[in-house]
Amino acid sequence: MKERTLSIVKPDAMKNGSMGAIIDRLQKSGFSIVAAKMTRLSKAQAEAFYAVHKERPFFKSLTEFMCSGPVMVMILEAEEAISRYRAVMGATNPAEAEAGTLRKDFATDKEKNAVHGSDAPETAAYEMGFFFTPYELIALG
Ligand code: IDP
Ligand code: MG
Repeated sequence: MKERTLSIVKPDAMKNGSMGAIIDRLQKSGFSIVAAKMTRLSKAQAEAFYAVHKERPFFKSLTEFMCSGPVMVMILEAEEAISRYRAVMGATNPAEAEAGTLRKDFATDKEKNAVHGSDAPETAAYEMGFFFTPYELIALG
């Protein structure tokens, strides 16, 4: 079953010029891009997107970071895209991420960790709808 997930190239990776390399890695890993937009989050959007983390000590810093510059938001499609993309991203903390993962190769630290990926079908559906209307998804094939 084809599945879709939300990917964000975060402001640290955008700032240091890694966007192209990350997209290249995603395409070579077998993901099709079915929607994409470059945008810059407002503080309110960053807080809404990460609302699940609002009680965490890093919430203020995380949301300030997420609106500190542009992001590239994409919907990726593949067989088991959600879990496969999580594996391609690597662990939240790049110091713990496996060799060859996006976070190992492109992240700055545990907060500024280069990429976001949905963690389950429900969150993927919510996160895709947060950024894209159905009209913005490209029909493949
Ligand atoms: P995930 O992005 O790997 O799913 P989550 O636990 O959902 O990780 O956390 C969301 C984001 O919050 C992380 O990607 C990272 O940017 C930030 N974050 C998570 N844990 C910490 C922390 O302990 N310190 C600072 N930032 C953190
Ligand atoms: Mg998460």
